[in-house]
Amino acid sequence: MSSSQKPSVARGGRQASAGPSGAQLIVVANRWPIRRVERDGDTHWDLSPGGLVSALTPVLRGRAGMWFGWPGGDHETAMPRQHEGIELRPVPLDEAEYEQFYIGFANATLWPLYHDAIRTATFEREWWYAYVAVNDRYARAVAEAAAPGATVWVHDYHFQLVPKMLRAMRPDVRIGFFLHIPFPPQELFLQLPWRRPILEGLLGADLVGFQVHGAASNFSRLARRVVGATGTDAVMDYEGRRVRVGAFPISVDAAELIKRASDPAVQSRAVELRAELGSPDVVMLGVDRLDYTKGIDRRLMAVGELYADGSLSASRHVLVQIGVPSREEDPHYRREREHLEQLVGEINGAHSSVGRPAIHYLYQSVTIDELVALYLVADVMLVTPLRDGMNLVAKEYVACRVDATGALVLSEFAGAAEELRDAILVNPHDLDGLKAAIRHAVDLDPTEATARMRRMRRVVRRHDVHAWARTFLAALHEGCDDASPQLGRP
Ligand code: GDG
Repeated sequence: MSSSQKPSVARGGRQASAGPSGAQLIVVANRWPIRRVERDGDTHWDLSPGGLVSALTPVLRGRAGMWFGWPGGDHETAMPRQHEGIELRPVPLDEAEYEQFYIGFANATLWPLYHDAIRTATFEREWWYAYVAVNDRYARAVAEAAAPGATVWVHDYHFQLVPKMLRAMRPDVRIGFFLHIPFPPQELFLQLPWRRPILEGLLGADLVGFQVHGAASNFSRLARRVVGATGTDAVMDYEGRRVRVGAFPISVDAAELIKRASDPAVQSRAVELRAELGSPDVVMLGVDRLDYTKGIDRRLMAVGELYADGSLSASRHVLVQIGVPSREEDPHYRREREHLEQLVGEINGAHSSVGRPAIHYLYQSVTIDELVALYLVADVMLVTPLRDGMNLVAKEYVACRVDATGALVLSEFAGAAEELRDAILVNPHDLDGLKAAIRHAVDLDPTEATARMRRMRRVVRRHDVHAWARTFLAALHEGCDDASPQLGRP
């Protein structure tokens, strides 16, 4: 969309409300809770992966809940209008918006900048105009559908302008915003040519939530410095309104994962997988969206050097690395994939023997049951992002280790490191430190491993994704007269 085009509520954004008086609880997220999958020549709608959907489904169900997002692909084809009692509302993107709003501003401007500028962020005015237009479309669609005094929960970096836009249209609604990725320190954020409207956009919310305290205080400091908000890091005053700011670390659906990990079919799949891998002494596992922030190359380099110096041997050890295809249209991601595949090739070429590769690399996604079976078979889990808002894979691994065995190597730069203090914590930029951490995990004394895993399991079980949603929504309604949403467990 060009800058001169006036944003409007697009085709397909039918604003039928959940009832005569509209929806009481609305979620705005880039994706829908279900996703289109082509299988056996037919179109199916499967549950989107990740804990967000399972956390929010019980909250939205039965409360005239509505979910606004982009269903992906061509919006002319028939789409479901409901999922488990939740009204689904498609917000379409045309091809230019997909390029400029999604691939461009969201993923080539904000994503690298917010992740410590691991890659150089690109600042393009056309992309910004598309970002404004798409945020405006979402705000209008929500404004038309929300019941009087409704609660609106806006998710992630794609929609930082929605809180302010929506408040201008519907001052009666309660607005929460949660950022799933890191919020950068001042030196980086200040590079953003649109720093002011983004901070103002976020300050339109009643509650702005982050994964960790560091991100929350980065935001509050910037809000004071750039737009003149006043108050503490936790409670700010801006334009005569009170805005709460805080850390709400997201988690996983621990009970659901434990159920899957205890399923005899999944457990026997884990046994089968170990046999298929040649029954090695130690299975190491990495599971990541194939993203340059996830530190996969450093991990492979460390493992390669350990094979080279004889600390690991393909006859006894193996690494399984799943790289889930992601943002393949972006040249950064294509280059990252080529780089990783070259590294895997070099390491396997030098250190495998026939039938015993040093690394099994899969550029594909696997089913949830296969993923849980992989977590069960992994003696050592390697989670080494250079920067990560939280990292759910680390928490999923811990939840699935029902027998309290296994070792987790975890980057200090993942939000999860603040809670999983019993992981083997590592600076992924330090190759020798990474090698030492992997060796430590491989050789960890089983009694110590179990003590560490038990403590981590307590953290993940107690603070699951349902507790996260409950805590956020309770904080959003703190100090206001209306009742907070009923947050029953599923
Ligand atoms: C963003 C932030 C934050 C992965 N491979 C498969 C599969 N997955 C699932 C995992 C996990 C999810 O995808 C990945 O979540 P992460 O947290 O690791 O990473 P991001 O995608 O970068 O998510 C992150 C998160 O938002 C939530 O706030 O933690 O920091 O970057 O749930 O299990 N699922 C299936 N097959 C796969 O092959 N079924």
